[in-house]
Amino acid sequence: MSESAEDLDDHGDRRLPPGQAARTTGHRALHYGPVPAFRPQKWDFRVMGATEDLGSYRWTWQEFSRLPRTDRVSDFHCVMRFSIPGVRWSGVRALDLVEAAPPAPEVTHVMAWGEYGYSANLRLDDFLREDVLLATHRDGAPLPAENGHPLRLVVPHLYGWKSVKWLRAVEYMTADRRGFWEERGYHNLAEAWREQRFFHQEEPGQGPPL
Ligand SMILES: Nc1nc2c(c(=O)[nH]1)N[C@H]1C(S)=C(S)[C@@H](COP(=O)(O)O)O[C@H]1N2
Ligand SMILES: [Mo]
Repeated sequence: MSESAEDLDDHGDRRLPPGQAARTTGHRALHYGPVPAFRPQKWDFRVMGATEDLGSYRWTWQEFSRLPRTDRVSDFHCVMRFSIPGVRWSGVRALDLVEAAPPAPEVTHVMAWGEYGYSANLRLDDFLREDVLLATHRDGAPLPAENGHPLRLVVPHLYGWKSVKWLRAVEYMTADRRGFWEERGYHNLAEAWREQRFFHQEEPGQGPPL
């Protein structure tokens, strides 16, 4: 969200999506499974699936570090009903990633893959919002291990489970497929401002069947 008078409520506080409360005391880590170790020599980042030239892309940590960088401040919304206002992230915009690794014209969705097979699916339009980052830094410092070091996705307008930590790959898809939590009862789209929390709230056409 950009900051404007309309984002503030009657008390001058920043407005949050429905059903969310601000948590200002730190950024507690929340995830399923263990925190992976970062081995810079072994680490790589891949773009695969339906690329324009049918090939796949791979960056070492050193190569990834040379991609164009951007800073963005955004609010972070977890489906567990807490929000963290005004987080400064820096990293590579999804827009710049797809410029470096163009998708085929038929691509409609992406799957973001983390370590250990954690995944989250996104509509291409959601992925390509201007404030979506593949972030290496939070509030001016490299990401702490438990918050996704060395790389995580940040998709501010969707609930936090779509912001895949320990990101290792993006897969271009020509049809939608449910990711880790989307297969386990959470909403396929996850728009925080529309309170799309759970599968049972999905309307026809909002996601593939469970
Ligand atoms: N790889 C991975 N990424 C993940 C998760 C996870 O379990 N594994 N949890 C998600 C959820 S539910 C939230 S709310 C955010 C929490 O990010 P934080 O730990 O930096 O606050 O990470 C998301 N990214
Ligand atoms: Mo979450």
